Amino acid sequence: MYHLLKGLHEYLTRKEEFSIIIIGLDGAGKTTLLEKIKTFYNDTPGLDPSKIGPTDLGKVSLPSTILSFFDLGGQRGMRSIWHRYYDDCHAVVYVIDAQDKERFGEGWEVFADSVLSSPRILNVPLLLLANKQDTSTSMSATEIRQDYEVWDHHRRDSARSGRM
Ligand SMILES: Nc1nc2c(ncn2[C@@H]2O[C@H](COP(=O)(O)OP(=O)(O)O)[C@@H](O)[C@H]2O)c(=O)[nH]1
Ligand SMILES: [Mg+2]
Repeated sequence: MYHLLKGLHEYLTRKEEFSIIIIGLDGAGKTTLLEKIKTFYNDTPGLDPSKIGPTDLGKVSLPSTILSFFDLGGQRGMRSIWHRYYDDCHAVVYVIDAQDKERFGEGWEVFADSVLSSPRILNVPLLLLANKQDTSTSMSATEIRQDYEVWDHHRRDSARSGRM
């Protein structure tokens, strides 16, 4: 009887676990974001991102859910491992440095080639985070969206003219 009640209690109080991957170019602010999330929800002081390696992990326990965050690193070499996490993730956060306009094109290339082209990712919620909004030179989410649309338009045009 004890085991039955214990099992029932565990079943009723168990928390569902979800994995969220945080990706984007190096310097976009992924590690800072994850450390802030940890500080906010776990009530522990976040570490200085400069003292953390290219990847970072974090677990957040909410009343009925456990969220596991994986900051996978954005350096060129690290991007090749992102796809290994796609199969098991429940959501993706793609972080953009909203003030680094010079790297928008590189960011969209990586976004299109490593994220949008992966069928598995298209079935999970995807957040495009326009980070560093606290800086005076950052672009708004609307401006970033327009930049993506222009970039995507050019890409499709070049692909069409390349085929002709
Ligand atoms: N102003 C500002 N700086 C940020 C923000 N997020 C990250 N940074 C800075 O951007 C740099 C790169 O951040 P980091 O988290 O290491 O980027 P990662 O390579 O994507 O993990 C660091 O100097 C951070 O302090 C933000 O929201 N606002
Ligand atoms: Mg980092």
